[in-house]
This record gives sequence, C-alpha cells and structure tokens, in this order.
Amino acid sequence: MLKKIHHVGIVVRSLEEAYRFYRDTLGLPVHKEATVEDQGVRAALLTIGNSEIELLEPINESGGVAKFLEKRGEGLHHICFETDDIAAELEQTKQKGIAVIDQKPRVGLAGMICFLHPKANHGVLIEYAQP
Ligand code: CMX
Repeated sequence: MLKKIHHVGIVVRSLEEAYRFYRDTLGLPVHKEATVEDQGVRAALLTIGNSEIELLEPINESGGVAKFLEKRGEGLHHICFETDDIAAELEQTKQKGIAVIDQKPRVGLAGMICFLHPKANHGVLIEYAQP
C-alpha cells in the first residue's frame, strides 16, 4: 500500500546554486548527496518534516533529466510515493496495465525505487520508493 509522499523531485541546473535557496534560505538540511551515473544525475535529498525534496542536476546531455531541463527548464520533475513492499506494488501496478519505466525495482538515492511512465499518469512522472 502507498503510505505517503516520500519526496518531490525538482530538476535544477546546478545543485550548488539550488542549495542557496533550498538549504540556505529555506533552511532545509541536505542529508544525502550522490551521483547516480546510470541515470545521468547528481542528486541531493533535503529533509522537510516527514518528507523530502530531491534536487536533480544532469551530469550529461543524453539522460532523461538533461532532456527534461532542455525542453522544459528547471522545475517539478516527479512525485515519489513510499511503500513497504515495492516489488508487490510494482507488480500490482503492471497487472493493472499501467506503463512502467523500470520493470524491476532498482537501487536509487531514496532506497529501492522504480518509475512509472508519465504517459500513463496524466502527465506526471511517478516514482515508488522503499527506503
Ligand atoms: N514529467 C512529465 N512528462 C515527462 C517527464 C516528466 N518528468 N519527462 C519526460 N516527459 C515526457 C516528455 O515531455 C515526452 O513527452 P512528448 O512525447 O509528449 O514530447 C515524453 O515524456 C518522452 O520524453 P523524452 O524527452 O523523449 O525522454 P525519454 O523518453 O528519453 O525519457 C523518461 C523520459 C520519463 C522515460 C525518462 O526521463 C526516465 O526514465 N525518467 C525516470 C528516471 C529518472 O527520472 N531518474 C532520475 C532520478 C534518479 C534516481 O532517483 O535514481
């Protein structure tokens, strides 16, 4: 069962520049930062109460996040729902005929994660995460 919004993903040109607002102005602590090579991003998680903000900076020109930035500019990129059992959640979603990007959960910044396709979700990119 989906429990809550785990994080909201925001695409930015530069993590360092974005920190000036999200970390320094809003005061949200950065609790994790890592490069996810196969996704073409440097990403950071900032704590806000029981939820998180994920900032995504592209590290190459060919990844999905780089394409998003080029087409749409900086802004909201995805919503991530938390679950206790991501394998079951993904399987049930596939059985309901929803198009997914990841056929199996994989390791991501927020734990085990997977993405559903935005075309199947009224234009919103949705991620599941099992921290
Ligand atoms: N929200 C809504 N729509 C989106 C979107 C987003 N974040 N990203 C892309 N789209 C739309 C595009 O506008 C495009 O629509 P049109 O066909 O109408 O033009 C369509 O989806 C295809 O987009 P594209 O630019 O051609 O890009 P790709 O098909 O190469 O990839 C996507 C799109 C969503 C499959 C890819 O970006 C992806 O796999 N994303 C999920 C992975 C990800 O975001 N990883 C970063 C997080 C790192 C982590 O936590 O591990």
